[in-house]
Amino acid sequence: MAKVWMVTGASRGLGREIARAALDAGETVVATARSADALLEAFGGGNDRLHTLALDITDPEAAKSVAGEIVERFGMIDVLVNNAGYAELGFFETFTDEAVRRQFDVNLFGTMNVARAVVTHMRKRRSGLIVTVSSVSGLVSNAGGAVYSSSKFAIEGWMEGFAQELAPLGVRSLLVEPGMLRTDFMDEKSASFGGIEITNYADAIAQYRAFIDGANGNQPGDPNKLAARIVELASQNETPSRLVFRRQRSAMG
Ligand code: NJP
Repeated sequence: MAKVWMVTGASRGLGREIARAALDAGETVVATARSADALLEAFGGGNDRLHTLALDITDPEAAKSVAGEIVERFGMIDVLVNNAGYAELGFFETFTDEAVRRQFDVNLFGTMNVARAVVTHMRKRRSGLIVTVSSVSGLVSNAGGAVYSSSKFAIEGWMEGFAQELAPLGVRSLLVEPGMLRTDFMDEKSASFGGIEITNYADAIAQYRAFIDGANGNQPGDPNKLAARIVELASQNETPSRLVFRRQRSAMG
């Protein structure tokens, strides 16, 4: 039987590809992102298994109301893909406290908002799968990734524990750790960059920015392939707890 999927951050990048792959597999998909227009642009119309709803994941009440609306309409959410996120890229001291908090508000607290809103329904049915898009930067960090990585390390710690609380209730969890996917992730459309100038870091930051600019649009990882893998894993009765998806820069995905 077709499953009901809810995907956050589905207007672009990996989320859009996951929504498309789930639709191709015959599932019913509720694609969400901050802007309803962006979703319409991403998917067009004409597929009666696709539904779009605006959701800014930093708004806990909106997350509850979207989850409630889906359950009221379809009776359930079988698969939640908690995918929305972005990166504050650059050296730690170049970020304001406000920027660091914004990173956590979206990547950690926003993701928690959506999980909280959806799990309440999954728990009652004693069934469901939560796919959480973390990052290889949630497992390993490096210069320029301190702020983004810390938000993804937090996701890992939170979800690893939460998954164990949910397992006895029939709710499964898959943590996905991609690295370097060809999406808008490194582009100024999505990423923010630390703006405080600190002379001691000037050379290292220039080198880092050159790396980001060179990698943007040329990332080796193919979001379509990861999306297909996630849809395949979601169709199985036994799901692994983690999926690391990392390609070498030379091996174009
Ligand atoms: O990025 P991008 P990805 N509320 O920028 C949405 C992780 N990841 O697909 O701006 C709701 O193309 C935004 O929607 P909107 C990464 O950390 C990636 O690569 O509203 N939605 C858009 O649909 C993230 O968790 C790489 O139109 C919000 C989407 O998020 C996930 O993969 C590597 C939102 C971003 O699309 C998907 O990112 C890695 C909000 N407040 C981890 N803020 C990589 N690409 O290399 C943003 O390790 N969105």
